[in-house]
Amino acid sequence: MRIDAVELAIVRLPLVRPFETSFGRMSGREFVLVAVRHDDAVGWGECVADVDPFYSAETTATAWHVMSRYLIPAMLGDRVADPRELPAAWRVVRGHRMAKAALEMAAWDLQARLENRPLCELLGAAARPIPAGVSIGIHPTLEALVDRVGEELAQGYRRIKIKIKPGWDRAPVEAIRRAHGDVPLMVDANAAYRLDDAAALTALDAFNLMMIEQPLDYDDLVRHARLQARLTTSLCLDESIKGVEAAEDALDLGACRIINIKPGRMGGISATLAVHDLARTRGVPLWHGGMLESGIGRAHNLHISTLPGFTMPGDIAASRRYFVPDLIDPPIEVGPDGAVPVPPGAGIGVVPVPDRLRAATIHTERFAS
Ligand code: OSB
Ligand code: MG
Repeated sequence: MRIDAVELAIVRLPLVRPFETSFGRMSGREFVLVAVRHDDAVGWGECVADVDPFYSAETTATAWHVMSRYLIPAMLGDRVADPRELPAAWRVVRGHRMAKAALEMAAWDLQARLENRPLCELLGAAARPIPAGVSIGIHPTLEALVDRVGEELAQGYRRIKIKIKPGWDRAPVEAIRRAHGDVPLMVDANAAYRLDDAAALTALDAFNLMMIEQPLDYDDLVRHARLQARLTTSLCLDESIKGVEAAEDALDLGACRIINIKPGRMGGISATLAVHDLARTRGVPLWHGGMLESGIGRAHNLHISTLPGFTMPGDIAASRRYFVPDLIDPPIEVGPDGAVPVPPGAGIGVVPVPDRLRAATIHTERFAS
């Protein structure tokens, strides 16, 4: 797989509605979009890093810096024969997994297009409808939240996840249970709690939640293990699962019973396959997370979600919840059965609409071999 050129763009898209988590309120996304070229074929990737270092240490600016200065020079020309070789080619660069993932995933898309196969087949899986869940932000009132949950259930989503933080945890869960009964429900704290706050989390054991996602610090497996020992509800880790070693440590320590896989957070598809295989061997349920990606990142997520270890609905929602219009056309849609079809065709099956991409792009740079 000779790589003739890599193009980076900073793309800015406003969100349909603001999304509030324990770490802040997001009203748009500003991300690095990657195009990797071989002759006329193009592979696409989307970096999940945000402008602010709140979900993780990486940002749009650090991703740009590390890609342009270190990662792209190591992948241009004939330096790698296959996307599987990229992690080793980049091993000298510590961390920066989001930057690596965007380039690596674009290279996988390119490889699949060159073989004229859907990405899911290159991964050893086959297209299947992907059960969709929805991630709902912190709302100004309980009434507004309960209404929003009702609207999403009416769209067909198969599980509801709400964002929580200290002071917004028991009451919203109780309100949803009262209004909507025993719907599949989980909460995501994005690392907002300390072990000292355990009482607020053990109080959630009364509500039959599917799981509590990432209550403690982004880097803290040991305290998650102590917390899990005090909870009947399963913990799921997101931020803490940086790769296969962290996943193995988390399972060995008992820090979680469920894993949220985000290739964009873990360094890409090779890391995802490793965590997937580990979790399957150990009988650990997986689901595919989301990072408010445009249709490019979301199409990658759908193809990856076809792997057999993804046994729970993911944060894989319709384009219209995030961006109108999306960068891709047709947009990603959820069927009345609460499942999303995998985009058919070679690679990830979608490309950005040129006019829309141009209108959303604020900076570009091209690197050629
Ligand atoms: O923690 O899963 C998270 C969005 C941005 C950053 C982190 C997270 C999220 C979401 C939304 O929960 C997932 C999505 O719908 O794309
Ligand atoms: Mg999360």
